[in-house]
Order: sequence, then structure tokens, then C-alpha cells
Amino acid sequence: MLFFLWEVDCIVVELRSFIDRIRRESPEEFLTISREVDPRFEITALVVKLEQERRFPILFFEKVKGTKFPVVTNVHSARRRLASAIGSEPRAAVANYLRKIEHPLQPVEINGSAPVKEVVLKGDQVDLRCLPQIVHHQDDAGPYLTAAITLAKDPLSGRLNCSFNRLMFIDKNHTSIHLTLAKHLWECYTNAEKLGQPLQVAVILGAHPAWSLGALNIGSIDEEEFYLMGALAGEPIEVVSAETMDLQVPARAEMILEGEILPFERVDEGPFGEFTGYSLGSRKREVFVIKAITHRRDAFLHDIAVGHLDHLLLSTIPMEANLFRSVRAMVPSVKAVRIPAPFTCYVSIEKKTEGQGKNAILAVLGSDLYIKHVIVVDHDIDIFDDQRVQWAVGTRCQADRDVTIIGNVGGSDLDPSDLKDGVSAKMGIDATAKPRLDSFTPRHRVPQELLDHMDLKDYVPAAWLAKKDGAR
Ligand SMILES: Cc1cc2nc3c(=O)[nH]c(=O)nc-3n(C[C@H](O)[C@H](O)[C@H](O)COP(=O)(O)O)c2cc1C
Ligand SMILES: [Mn+2]
Repeated sequence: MLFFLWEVDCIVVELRSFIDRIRRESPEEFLTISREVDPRFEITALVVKLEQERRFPILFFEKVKGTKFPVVTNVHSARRRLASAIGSEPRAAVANYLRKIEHPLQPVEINGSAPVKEVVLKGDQVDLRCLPQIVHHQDDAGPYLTAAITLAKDPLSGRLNCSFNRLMFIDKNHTSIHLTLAKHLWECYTNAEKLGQPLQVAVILGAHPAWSLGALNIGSIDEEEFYLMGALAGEPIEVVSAETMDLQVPARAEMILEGEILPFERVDEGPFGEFTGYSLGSRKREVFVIKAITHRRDAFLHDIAVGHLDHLLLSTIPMEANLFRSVRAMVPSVKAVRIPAPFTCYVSIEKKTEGQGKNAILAVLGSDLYIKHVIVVDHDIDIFDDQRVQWAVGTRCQADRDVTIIGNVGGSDLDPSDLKDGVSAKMGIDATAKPRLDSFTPRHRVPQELLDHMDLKDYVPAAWLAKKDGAR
């Protein structure tokens, strides 16, 4: 079947033109699913099935049962794709990210018609049940929106905040919303609640990956992600006024939900299969009431496969960028930072003075709410190789001297091992050689000169060398 996705202008920064570029430049990274699928499990199941085959294409589901809206998922599940969204090579993504956010871009208001306003539904016309009701995992309490970026204005400072927050459908105009304790949206919300007011928010659905990476920036509440989103995309975000509130929303999103997070209201939310890879039980969460839905005439719903590569790659690049920046402020010779698993961070440094391993630990634990375990190694260790990191821990570390544990610290409320919601112990392992690598017991080695001049052909039969099987 010849399939034309959308008529798009590729210079424009929006999710659909990004997808269209991937489809044209690397057709193997894009799949259209034409048969009808059940939004209950079947969309996530295809992601999982392909994941088992080590395939990670963007998936475009043309026909989804119960809705006229197609679904796009798995957009972020390749590092190369994500890096390309900010004009970067995969290995340079963190460095590029940091360079770009140094120059925030003010959004520009567009005149005339905005794509996201092609359809405007207000008041009684609002019915969330027209959207794809995607149930991701078996134990989930119901359908969720997972690629939702919440744009809010802090009622005290007037500053804008953006963050991803999942929404669980409740009825035609209500969802729950999950606000991590002590994160910025929670701060804006509690400021509004103290004033007895609802918090007005616009939820952005269908964001260019550069916007998503910007929304996930970890920084001060005074840093407005909305300006960083444009900076990362290389173009200011084009905005238009919302229909029901004093906020400007991206004109080139696929959909916007306008509404309020209600003060003092809570609702049962979950269980939900989390980014941690676990399904956590039901909790009381805040309530979002939707006042207007606006969308493109041919809008699709953007979904993120929660807890899969689509989700994990997207969130780790901004976290690694923040951690690299924070460690570099303390240890200028930091080489790399990696988040290999939930709540876990590896750092490699070229240690120049005693104690810098612990400085790096403090910098990481002091600048990210989620991280609870940090391992710091010397620069000769490749932190993208877990086995080498474990080797350094095994051979350069004494627990009584090099392990630091701080109890009762604020952390993630989604950690299945915590005893109290959002309260965590934090641990740092300084696995750098003490006092310094250059004075540590040397590693075993043979003379490099000998290796350089050694030709295997002089020692072993050619036939054996040619064999590529396990016997070799
Ligand atoms: C797909 C996805 C879903 C997320 N869902 C939530 C969520 O439901 N609640 C939440 O507090 N954070 C969630 N996060 C993490 C926050 O968006 C992230 O920590 C963000 O930086 C917080 O913004 P802030 O620094 O302005 O507080 C999610 C992240 C991703 C990538
Ligand atoms: Mn913020």
C-alpha cells in the first residue's frame, strides 16, 4: 500500500515533521500498522514483541478500536533518533544538550491560524473518551495518557514550568495527575492550593522530541523549560493563546488539554506499570478537570511506552546532562556520567586531588531527587561497560572507608523498595583508586612494544585463526 502520512513542511519544528523525516531518511525506523488494534495492551504488546527482536521502530497505528485518532508510539526508543532531534550525534548528545540550553529562546506568538486550533471543543463538547484509551500493562487500573507535558504558571512567581505527568482517565472531563512530591509542578500546585485556588494548566500532547527533552530538563524552578525547549529545537516555540486561560500554548502540538488541577481534591490512582519496571499499587493523587480540548483536524495521539526504551532513553539524557553539569562544578575533570538503571548513576573522573570521589558523590546526590546510588570510578574505566564498573568496585573500594550512606532523604515516590512514600536512603560508592590512580598498585600488563610487534600468524596456524566459532 502506498501510504502518505502527512503533507509536512520539514523545516517546521513539530512532532509530525520529525517523524516524517525519520520515515524518509531511515525507512527501517518507521512502521505503519494498518490493521485495527485494541488499545488495551495490543499497542504496548507490539512494542514488547519488537523489543524482544531488538527492533525499535517508531510505530504508527492507523486504526485503533473505539477512536478516530491514530496512535504514534516508540518515537524516542533509539538514542540516534533522539540525538538527531537536537542536531547531535548520539555520543555528543549530553554535551550538545548543555550547550544549547545555555541560550534559552523566547517563544514567538503566531498570527493567523494555528494547527492545534483547527478543532476547538469546549464545555459540554469535551469528552476524553473520544481519545484512544490505551491500557499499557496488565495490572494497570485503566487507560492512561503517558506522553503528556504539563505547562503551568507558578501562582507566586508567575514563572512557567513544564514537566511530563501521566494522566489516568476518570470520566469525560476528569483525569488524575501524578505530581512527584517536591518537584516543580507539585510546588506550583501547593502554592495554588495554599491560596485556595485551582492551578491552571495546559497539557501538551504531540511534542517534537527536542521539546520533550527540554521539558525534562532538571534545574532550578526559576529555569523555565518552555524557553529551553525552543533552544534545543533550534527554533523558538510558536505559541497561541489558550481558549480558557491566561497561558500561551504551542501552536504546532497535536492536541492541547486545557484545565485545572483542583485544590484539596484527591482520587484513587493506579496500580500502574512504572518506569521502574514494577507495577505499583493504588495511591491518592490530584485531580485534573478539562475545560477545553483543541487539536489538529488530522491529529494523532502520541503515546510513550512506559518503562520501555521509549521512556527511559528520553528521561536519561536530560538527567545525565544535569548531573554532568553539577559534577563538573565540583570536579572540573569529570569525564562521563551515565544512568544505567533506575535510581543509579555512574560517574568517571580524572581524580587530581584526594577526596574528589566523594565530592562527585555529593554533587550527584545534591542535584537529582531520583538518584539514590552513585558509583564513582577513575577515568580509565569505561562506564558504559557495567562489568568494568563492578571490577573497579571490587578492586578499588573498601566499604568502611569508601561507602557513604545518608538516610531519610527525599527521593522518588515510585521506588518499590522504600518504606515510606518518597523517603529514601542514598548511597555513594567511591570506587576510585586511593589515594590516586597513578600511585595505586599497577594493573598487570605485558610490554606494549611486544604486543605491537606480535603477529599471531607467526605463532598459530592460519586455519585456526580463520575459525570464527566458539572453539577459538
Ligand atoms: C514519559 C514520562 C512520564 C513521566 N511521568 C511523570 C509523572 O507522572 N509524574 C511526575 O512527577 N514526573 C513524571 N515524569 C518525570 C518528570 O517529568 C521529570 O522529573 C521532570 O523533569 C520534572 O519537572 P520539574 O523539574 O519541572 O519538576 C515523567 C517523565 C517521563 C519521561
Ligand atoms: Mn521545572
